[in-house]
Amino acid sequence: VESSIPEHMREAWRKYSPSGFTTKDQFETEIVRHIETTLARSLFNCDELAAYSGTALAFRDRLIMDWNKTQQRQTFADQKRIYYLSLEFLMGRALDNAMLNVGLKNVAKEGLADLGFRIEDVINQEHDAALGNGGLGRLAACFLDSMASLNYPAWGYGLRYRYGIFKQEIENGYQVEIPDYWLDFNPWEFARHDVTVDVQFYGWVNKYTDDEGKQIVSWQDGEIVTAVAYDVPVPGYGTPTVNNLRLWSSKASSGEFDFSKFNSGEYESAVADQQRAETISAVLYPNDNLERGKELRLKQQYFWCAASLFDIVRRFKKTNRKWSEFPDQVAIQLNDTHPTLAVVELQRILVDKEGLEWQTAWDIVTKTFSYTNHTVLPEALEKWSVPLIQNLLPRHLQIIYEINLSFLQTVERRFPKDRELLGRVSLIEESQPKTVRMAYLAIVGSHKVNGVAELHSDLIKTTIFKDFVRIYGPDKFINVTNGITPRRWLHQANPRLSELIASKLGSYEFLKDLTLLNKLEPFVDDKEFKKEWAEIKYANKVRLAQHILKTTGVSVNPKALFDVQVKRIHEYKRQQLNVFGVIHRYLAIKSLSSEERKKLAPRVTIFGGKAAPGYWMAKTIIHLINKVGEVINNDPDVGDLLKVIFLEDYNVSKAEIIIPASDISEHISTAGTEASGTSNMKFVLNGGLIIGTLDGANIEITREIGEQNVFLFGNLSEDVEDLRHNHFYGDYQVDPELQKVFDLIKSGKFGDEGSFGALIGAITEHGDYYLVSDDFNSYTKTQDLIDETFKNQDEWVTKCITSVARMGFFTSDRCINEYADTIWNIEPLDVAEEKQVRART
Ligand code: NBY
Repeated sequence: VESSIPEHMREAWRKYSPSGFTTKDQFETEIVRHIETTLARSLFNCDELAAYSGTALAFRDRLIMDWNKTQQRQTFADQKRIYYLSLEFLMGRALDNAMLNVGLKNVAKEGLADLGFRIEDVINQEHDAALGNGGLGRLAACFLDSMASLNYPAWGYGLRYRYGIFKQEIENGYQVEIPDYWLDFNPWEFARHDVTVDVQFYGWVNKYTDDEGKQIVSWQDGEIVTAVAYDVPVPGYGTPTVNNLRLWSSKASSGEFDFSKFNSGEYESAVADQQRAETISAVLYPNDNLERGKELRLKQQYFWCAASLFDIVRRFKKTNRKWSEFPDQVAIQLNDTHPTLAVVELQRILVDKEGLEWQTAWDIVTKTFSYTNHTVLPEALEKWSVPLIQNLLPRHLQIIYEINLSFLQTVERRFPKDRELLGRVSLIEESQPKTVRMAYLAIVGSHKVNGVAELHSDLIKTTIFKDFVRIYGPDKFINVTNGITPRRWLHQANPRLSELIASKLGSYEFLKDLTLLNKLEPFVDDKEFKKEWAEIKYANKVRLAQHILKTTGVSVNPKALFDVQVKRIHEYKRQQLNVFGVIHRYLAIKSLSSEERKKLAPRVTIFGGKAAPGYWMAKTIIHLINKVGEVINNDPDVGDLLKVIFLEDYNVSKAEIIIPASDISEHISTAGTEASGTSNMKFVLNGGLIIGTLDGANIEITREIGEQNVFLFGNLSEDVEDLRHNHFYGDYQVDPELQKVFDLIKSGKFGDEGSFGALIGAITEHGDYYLVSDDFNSYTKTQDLIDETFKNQDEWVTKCITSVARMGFFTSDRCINEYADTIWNIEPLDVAEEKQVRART
């Protein structure tokens, strides 16, 4: 059906096409119109939430006009697009970002003031879009921001979960999970009820030869679930580009089958079908770095991959190109192994639906896909049970076996004498039941595989993917060190610091080219500048202290050293090392006379982060932190010298308050376990220093900002294996200072010695897998050095400024340009003309 307006009527259309507000008066007109009509409220019942909603709708209108133009421009340009497949997009709030990117935040601020509102209060009304667990999901969000800001034609594809990551509450020191129903009012999405895809599950495979003697494979029967597209505009900074994030929502197929059920009186069972279909996109799985093999999760993965691939192929087909040109038009990035079924799905479409030869199709597939690995932890590597796939996706299992057969034949030809190699690299693990190794399938189906920091990329080549480096050669495996968007993580989170930097550099150009920060370095000797710098940090700490008082009832001194560890709670991230260090400090304070105590540097240790609901050890760590806080915060001997805070429900919007307020943040994973880390970059960019192990991106941060500006400690990754071995076979002794900490815990000082016993036992009885005891002395000594250094504020501020000046490398813009050059082979779209049109209007 031809759905576009006839040529001769387009003039009229264009005349009435909206152009959006630019002035304060126009903004006020828009916001009042939205509040009174779209929201059906009036000035007699307009609260901050209504003001937020009206503002969001006004900016959404602006975005959608630019979004439309961007999509037209990209279609017209007819060049390659990048599709970023991620099961998680941890976007946080959108309004502030939209205002910044549209460039009308000041207009909104003044307009809202006219109407009786403070812009900060309005911004704070927004519910975070929390469709992710941690670093992986937030990385996807930073990448979308950079791809739009750099004018890459890019789409994100994900799932529209009804429930994002749970909300965390702390009750009696324990984590409690509350569902995050966030879709009540979401102005940032556009339901595209006309963009749907029917996705098939279960059923059986029919193979036959047709009249012309052609082999036909057809996947029949089973159940159909419909995917409905919801589009979220992704605006770039300082550019007219607004890209698209397409999230799929599941609903029962409106096929005839269901109608007949309704008609034949099976109303209830039809409703049940409906609910079962909607369950697919109902909830984000709350595990980070842990794989649990649940059928519903596999359904989510296929549902999302099938809908996205159908959409991508549909768009390609409109160009009437030959299939061989598919990889020149389409690049698909797999964010971890979660979307690996997309590889199989594309092969299925090309072979079963489009009738291509197996090998022709497979060449297209491998040229299209590339895969990012985010972990070496064995418990996080996805493996799906063969019987599960056989039942849910019978045709896909056949294709996986066929891919495996042809892969293993190639390996056998190249390494004829190495029988064991075949077993090691097979996509199928011969376990009970058999499983599909998704990372191996992702490698075989991709032309490039990347790690997310140098050490991590080296580690995957020498450990988990070693055999594949032998098979494919080293060039297939590359490094792209992670980055963060300076728009959100500097300018939005820390507007005063951004303004101060702009005043020295002469413009905000550094937000587009972060390497310009190096021009700050000469100012490290500028007394006035340093004073302002310190004042801003102090103001940020005062703001956090107010938040702490409001949410925990504990009053902290903003002059104390703020020591922050915020991230998902995980044994490998070693929050337990931090809290044991806190207890060690407490023992030290208690052992001193009141005179001696006066010489100590006051400190506030702040924790935040969620534990996966089924991860008992992580929950025990949270409990211990809270109990230790109760004791220390109420001990009159301690006073301001030490406070321990656990901040509830750490998320993106809270990170924007916490990160600018830190003096020291902790990135203390066992060497070799944290693939990259990205909050380490955010903290340094906001003028905080870090204590860290030689792990992930800490190593590259140190190289960039200089060893004298980082507090490094602990064993090196190359020694971890030997140390672990020694725990069992050497004469193992727990660090004596750590033993005193354990003794205090066991004395019942913090209550509940029962469950805390398991935390201690993991170290004393079960081999201390994460080397807490091995690193304890080095850790506490380094903390002492931090205290000493902090006493000299002038020297401290010099370190902070120097570090910020050298952080240019860690922008996600650099990162995206690297992906574009080395993996996607794609160019940004020229928007110069559009920019001029904008400037004229
Ligand atoms: O990805 C994180 C890494 O731990 C961190 O070092 C890195 O900086 C970041 C970005 O590259 N990984 C991560 O956040 N992973 C998950 O959240 C995750 C979620 C789900 C599953 C596995 C991992 N899963 O199997 O369901």
